[in-house]
Amino acid sequence: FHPAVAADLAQPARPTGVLGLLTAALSLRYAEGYQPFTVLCCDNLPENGRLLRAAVVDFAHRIDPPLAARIAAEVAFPCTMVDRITPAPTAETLAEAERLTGCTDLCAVEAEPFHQWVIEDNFPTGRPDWAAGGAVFVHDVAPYEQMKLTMLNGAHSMLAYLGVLVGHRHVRDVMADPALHVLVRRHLAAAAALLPPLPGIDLGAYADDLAQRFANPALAHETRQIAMDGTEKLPQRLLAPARQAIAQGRDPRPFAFAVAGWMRHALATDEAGGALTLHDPRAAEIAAALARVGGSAPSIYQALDSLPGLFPSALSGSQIWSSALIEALDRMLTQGVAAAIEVEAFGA
Ligand code: CS2
Repeated sequence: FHPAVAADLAQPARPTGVLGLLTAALSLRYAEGYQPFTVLCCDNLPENGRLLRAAVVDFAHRIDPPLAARIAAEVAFPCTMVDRITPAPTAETLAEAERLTGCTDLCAVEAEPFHQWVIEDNFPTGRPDWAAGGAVFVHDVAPYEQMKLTMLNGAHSMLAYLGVLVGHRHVRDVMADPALHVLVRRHLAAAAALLPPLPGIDLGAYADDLAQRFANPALAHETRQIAMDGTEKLPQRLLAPARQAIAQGRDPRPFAFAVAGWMRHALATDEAGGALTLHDPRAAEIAAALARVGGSAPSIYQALDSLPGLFPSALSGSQIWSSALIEALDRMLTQGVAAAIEVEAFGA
């Protein structure tokens, strides 16, 4: 178990983790004779509400099976797609907030003007009128989720790994780099090509908006922040669309280039030879896997492709995928990441 889950299973009456807190709160509602609340999950994950429901029901079953049964039968966990770029606050963020407001606000967050909420309309015990604030209520969030996770977040992850490796501290710097700008647009188009038509959504305009949002000069969004937790982000952002592209007979190269960037980043050194810290729950496992192999692209690919539970077999078994990824990774290793980016964007 995750340490927070183990701790809450050991002391369910004094929870500190999300699953323990939600279970204890629902238990209290029932004990006090109130209806349960609706649990609204806003994580950047496919079917986030269903994922959280399964986790809460499983957790509850381990401590109170009858409670678990009631939660499973009665509590709603709607899915959402929530979108707003909010860089992690820095000392400068807090200082600027104090300058602008005259108050010390330790929770100040920098954000872009854009915000979007798409919420599954599943609130059996009622809800506030969030539509008044611009939220959109739909029957099925999945297509909106796929759009955001593969276009925005997929392009984000691609530009983050490549940006960190060539020394671009912020997303806006990546977008000012002509070759990387081309690759971001290519990625957005490749992800958009896999999406079903979405009512009221112009995917070309959405891609244009994303490029502008990424280039926002007022937003100090660090590439190293987005590069964090790659093993938890890759599946929905890059591996799922890559599988879909191959299944549809489309070129998976944009996704392969992005994952080659993640693999190069996993070596924990940048182009200048400077050390990078790998912020990932599986960082130790990644380092151990790489320590066991040589420095060639095929061996690095093999080591990371073999990490349990990360790469779907449909990709690992795809010649198109592995050859595109190994070719990109080899160029990054032998000619340098900057050169590989130039070739990928403008040709040899
Ligand atoms: C980013 C997201 O840090 C990251 O992984 O891709 O936080 C992104 O900024 C948000 O999903 C935008 O809505």
